[in-house]
Amino acid sequence: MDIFTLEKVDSTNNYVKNNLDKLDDRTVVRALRQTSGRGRLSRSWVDLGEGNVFLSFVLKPSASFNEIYSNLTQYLSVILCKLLEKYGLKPQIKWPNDVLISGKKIAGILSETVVQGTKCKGIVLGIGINLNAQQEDINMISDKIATSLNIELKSKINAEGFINELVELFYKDYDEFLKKGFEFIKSEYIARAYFLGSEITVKGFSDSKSGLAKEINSRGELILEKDNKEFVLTIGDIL
Ligand code: BT5
Repeated sequence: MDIFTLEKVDSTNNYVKNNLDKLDDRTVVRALRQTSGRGRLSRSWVDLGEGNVFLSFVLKPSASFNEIYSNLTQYLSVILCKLLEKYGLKPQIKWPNDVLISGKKIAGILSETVVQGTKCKGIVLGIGINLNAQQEDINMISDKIATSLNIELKSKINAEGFINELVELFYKDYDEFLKKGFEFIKSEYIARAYFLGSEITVKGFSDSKSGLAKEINSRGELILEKDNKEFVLTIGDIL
């Protein structure tokens, strides 16, 4: 298991993208501090201090694209849930890949694909997890209710031990996932997808759609039902 630790970096995803040629497939790059962590759609990921997780998996599965690469974020969300369950918690997944505890966000995942011409040079799968944070710092995240593992468990968390277990669990089934795709994790994903069966609103790039969250299909997409019509959503944020 190759985990490469940086003291401080702007973003582990940026670092991996800038050094992709030098990094082997399945390397993990971790930073102790991250000054400009990125979320999706130009949003940011806040560094809540030492002892939290900022890391990126370097993945080079093949030079040709496979639609299941877009499900890697969902695969990682399931892996993280399984690890948090070992701590006696009941994590939930908010489509597509946020991990929540009691409705509060504890982790975020950002996947980026590096292309060269028509080739897939690699996938940078980044994850931020709050393991050791102070409530007053969390309160500075004004647009989301967030939490941290130490707050949920009322004890300090060993970040190295947590990261080692996460990486080990991730690679244990990774090859199987690459062969089978979302179907391989579908039931485990659905078991934690708290929003299914509820009326929800999903914000897309330009508009929002409300309806019944009916199911997650075999490609990991969200099926929303409204006025007896079904809408297949591939991207968005559940509000
Ligand atoms: C994400 O984006 O949740 C993906 C975050 C990925 C961060 C990792 S850290 C390692 C790697 N390197 C990077 O540069 N990024 C990755 P999104 O779904 O767009 O959510 C972003 C939103 O989450 C923000 O707008 C805030 O509302 C909220 N947020 C920011 N920091 C947070 C934190 N520490 N804990 C909980 N919520 C946070």
